[in-house]
Amino acid sequence: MTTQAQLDSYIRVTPAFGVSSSGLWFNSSVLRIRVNDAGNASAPFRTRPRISDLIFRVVGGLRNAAGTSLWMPTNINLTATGSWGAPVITRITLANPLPVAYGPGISVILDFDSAIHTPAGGYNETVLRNRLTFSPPIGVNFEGWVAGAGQNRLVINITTVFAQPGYRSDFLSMVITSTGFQDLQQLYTQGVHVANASADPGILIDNWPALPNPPAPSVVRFEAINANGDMSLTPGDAVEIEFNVPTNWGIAGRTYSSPAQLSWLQPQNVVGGANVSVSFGTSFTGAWITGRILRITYVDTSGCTVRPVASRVFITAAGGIQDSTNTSLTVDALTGFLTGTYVSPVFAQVYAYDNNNYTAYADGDSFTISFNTEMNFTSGTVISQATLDSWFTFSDNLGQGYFGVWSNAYNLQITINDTTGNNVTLDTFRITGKPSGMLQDKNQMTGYIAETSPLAGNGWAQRMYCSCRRHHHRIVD
Ligand SMILES: [Ca+2]
Ligand SMILES: [Ca+2]
Repeated sequence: MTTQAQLDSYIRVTPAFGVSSSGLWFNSSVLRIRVNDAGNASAPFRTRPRISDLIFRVVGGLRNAAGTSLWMPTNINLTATGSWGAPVITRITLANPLPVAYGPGISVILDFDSAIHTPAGGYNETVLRNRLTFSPPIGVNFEGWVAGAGQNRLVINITTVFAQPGYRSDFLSMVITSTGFQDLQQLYTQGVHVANASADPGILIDNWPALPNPPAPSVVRFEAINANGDMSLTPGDAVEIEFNVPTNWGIAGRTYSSPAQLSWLQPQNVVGGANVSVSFGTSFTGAWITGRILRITYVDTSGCTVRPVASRVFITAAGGIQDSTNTSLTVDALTGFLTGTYVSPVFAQVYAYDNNNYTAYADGDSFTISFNTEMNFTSGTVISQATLDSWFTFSDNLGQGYFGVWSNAYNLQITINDTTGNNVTLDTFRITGKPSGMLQDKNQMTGYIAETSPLAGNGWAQRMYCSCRRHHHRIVD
């Protein structure tokens, strides 16, 4: 029986194993079938049928050596025991036996090509973790046992699943690395064996319930960026859209070279309760500067009507923004209103004027806040103490009474008419804008002013000290 055809005339084996095999009588009563070509040895699961699946069928021509017995009945099925060597995984089944949603009770079933030995204490979680690595991981806690008529099946029951909705993985590309499994007779011990669902199509059967998609990435920041540190809207100025998680295009570092490639970003303003389309301008580009941050950079600001405070951007699904694993829902959402500024700094200076009591800060003294950009007030407009307090935080306590008057669109003069309780010193005094006060420049180049001014200059006791503040020379009459 030196050929496959000769062997086949006596015994047929299903499923076929190896590319070719032949028979040899080991002794007068034992026929040994030798696999001459096992096929692709690098992927043994393809050429190593499970022992329990093998059926040896007598098809004719066998009787005793003396030729005196009856012919052996044909169509007798003989089942196999033993192993091909160290067990290997031939099938991965993601099973949902109950069936339930993704939850405790779902399991991973590993079929080996031969019966496997059960270690003392069984396949508890510690043993499973020592012998198996799952990528992606399958659960928080699990337990296992050997099952199946051929004792070649390891059932791994997941007792604690990952929390939803954070758990979502591409199980169709699961990779399982196993080591240390023994055949039932403990003749062989497995080295490292990798079962790779991507590399070995068909090895994985997925009956797990569909998992809900994680939510789409959300926008946590939509901010204007003044790239040039100047006081105008110029090429290079930008807006940034930051998401809460790295995105698919973000980790790919995608760039967009023209407005056409960014047509899925639709800026709009709310006018009279309705959304009105606005524009990033004539020309602009885009780039993911980190996994989470998309920057739109202005190239030609002509026609740019996107403004701090006023504008939002509708990010349409055409942009295809998902989380970094492409498993989340696609972003299809409106950002918040634009923060940040195209211009800075807004505060030019704070300048103290000594109008009364020339040796001290006193009732009637004043200071002027000068702005680098035109404000939306006309000369003579009076601002109440309450409004000033809503716009600014004063580093020092000015006293009990003060008010403001706009000298022009760039200068606001504040006069203190009751300094009772003040603790003002020129060396420490400065102001900080309160965004909640919603003070904004006339052309909406900046958002609500939130910056801090330089320290105040000049002085409230000019007759006492010269203006050389560092030296404080006393004037000698
Ligand atoms: Ca600018
Ligand atoms: Ca004074």
